[in-house]
Amino acid sequence: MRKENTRLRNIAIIAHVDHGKTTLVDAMFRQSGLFRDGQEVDERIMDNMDLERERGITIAAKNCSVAWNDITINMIDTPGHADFGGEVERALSMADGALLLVDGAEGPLPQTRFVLKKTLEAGLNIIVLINKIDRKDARPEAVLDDIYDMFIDLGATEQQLDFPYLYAIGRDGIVKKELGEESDNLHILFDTILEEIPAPAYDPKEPFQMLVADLGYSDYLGRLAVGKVRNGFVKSRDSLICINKENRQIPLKVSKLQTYQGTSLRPVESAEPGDLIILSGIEDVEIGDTICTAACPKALPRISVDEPTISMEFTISDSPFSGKEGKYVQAAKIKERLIKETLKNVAIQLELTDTRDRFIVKGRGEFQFAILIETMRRENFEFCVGRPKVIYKRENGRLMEPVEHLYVDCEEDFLGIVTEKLSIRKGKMINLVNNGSGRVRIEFSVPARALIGYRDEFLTDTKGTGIINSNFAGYDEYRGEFLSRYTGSLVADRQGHAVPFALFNLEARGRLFITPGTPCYEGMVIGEHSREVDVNVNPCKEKKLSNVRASGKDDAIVLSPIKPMTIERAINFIRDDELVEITPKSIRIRKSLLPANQRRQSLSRSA
Ligand SMILES: Nc1nc2c(ncn2[C@@H]2O[C@H](COP(=O)(O)OP(=O)(O)OP(=O)(O)O)[C@@H](O)[C@H]2O)c(=O)[nH]1
Ligand SMILES: [Mg+2]
Repeated sequence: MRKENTRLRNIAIIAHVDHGKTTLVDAMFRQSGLFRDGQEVDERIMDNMDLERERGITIAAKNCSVAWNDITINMIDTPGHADFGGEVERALSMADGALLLVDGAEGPLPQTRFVLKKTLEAGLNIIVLINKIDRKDARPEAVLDDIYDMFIDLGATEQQLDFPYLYAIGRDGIVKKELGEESDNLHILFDTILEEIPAPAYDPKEPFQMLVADLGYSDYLGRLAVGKVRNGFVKSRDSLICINKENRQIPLKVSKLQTYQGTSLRPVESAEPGDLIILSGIEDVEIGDTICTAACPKALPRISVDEPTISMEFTISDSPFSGKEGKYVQAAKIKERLIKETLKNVAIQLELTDTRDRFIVKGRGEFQFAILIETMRRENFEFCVGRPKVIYKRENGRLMEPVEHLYVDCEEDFLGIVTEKLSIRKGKMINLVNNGSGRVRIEFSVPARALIGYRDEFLTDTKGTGIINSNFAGYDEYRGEFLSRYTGSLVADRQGHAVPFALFNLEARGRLFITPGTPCYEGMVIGEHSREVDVNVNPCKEKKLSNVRASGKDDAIVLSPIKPMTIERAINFIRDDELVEITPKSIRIRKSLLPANQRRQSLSRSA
């Protein structure tokens, strides 16, 4: 007979990006009395990583807790961006139910589908929360219908279809059962969680067992293993074992046990079945491992996450400026850092190559790579990355490629250009809805490689008003080649500092990436050429001085402003024979082969 630990609930908060998960968690903190009245509290308190704060999105799933009627509700706030979908899969392994938020105006979007599918597969109970009903364009009733359709579409059982639903203005801390109802608090949400989400169940005959769902690190305690206690009890100082991927048993002694209290950790002497715990006392542990007793060594099924679909090459930087701005430039350091990433991030895989300074990193999308790259440069790393590439497969001798289901929402006027661009990229239109409002919703099946770099173009094509979303739809037969970029590169032909006179003259040939004073080297890409071929140019060429005016100042020159280079733009821009050089201070684009004469040879060889 299984028993339930009724003093606990574990719930994952899931949704499409920006539908209001982290903001709702803030409100839950405030109303459960976690903060003193009048205490100044930051917004989106769970988004505590620098990059999360800067970008206003959640990147890693994180645990926290609130108490309601003496029951502890552990919550796992997850990211909604598709590239971080692995975090959701990891979070669900700790949850006994999920709170699915859907924006009351936007309705279910691709990532809503993805997270719901994962939750249904895990057999978890779901509470639906139609959020942001304060929005002027909110259409909560229609959104509820769309949610039903999505459940049916995903093969929900009768019981799952009978989901409880609520309406909310998460930002103001308001939840209600009926649209017309008055409410100024979240009480109904807390009550619904206690009623609808089952308390964690366990087998009272089994000894301690936990599945590691996250890793942490503390200067005092070393490695921290985070996860849900599946069965049994554990005390600090207990001797246990950890069963790893290879089924090896590693002994450990618990040095400290902690649970979640609000946004912080609380040391405890013992933990119960269902508790989300932070256990220290083991160094050699990975996500997916089972920690249990030596007397009863039973490994739990490891966390399953979708396979990576995109890969990117990381190499050491061999540019003439290498080592000038960063501290960690050596292959060994980069390798160590990438291995560390695969330990924390279940959706990232590392493949070593036959050369010791080249690594293949595999993941879910270019945004995930951009975040990893940005994190590493802030940690003082210097390195190069290549163009993101999709991961192909062979099935029965046929070449298969990852395909995305793309949802476009744009003004009718842009339908033509969007459809044209996507069909060049081997996209197939699946559905077109024109509801007469001046906007259209179009669905495409597109090769994943077509979307690398397309989003920026899409925004330009739709004058910033289009919305684009996609989710991985599986593998399909290779759809043939298309050009990724119709322009060439302006490549510096020598080392030196760029000067206004030269840049002014180069403006006519394309779009520049650099400003006067930027140090350049031979083989560095300083702009986009408006024609298809690369051209070598001299960005350091000074104006010939006449006898009359001996001053070299280019006072009269006014250059067009440039868009500062970002990691996302750079990795989407480069072609196969180019790299992005990353340092803590700069993002430079360069040819893989720097000397112009070698590039010419390699061109004629491949021609
Ligand atoms: N109008 C309105 N806006 C809201 C509401 N709740 C949140 N927002 C806004 O929605 C935006 C996204 O909120 P977040 O809480 O970061 O969304 P999220 O779901 O955590 O986003 P990710 O974690 O990145 O997937 C913010 O600008 C919020 O201010 C609401 O009830 N009404
Ligand atoms: Mg969030």
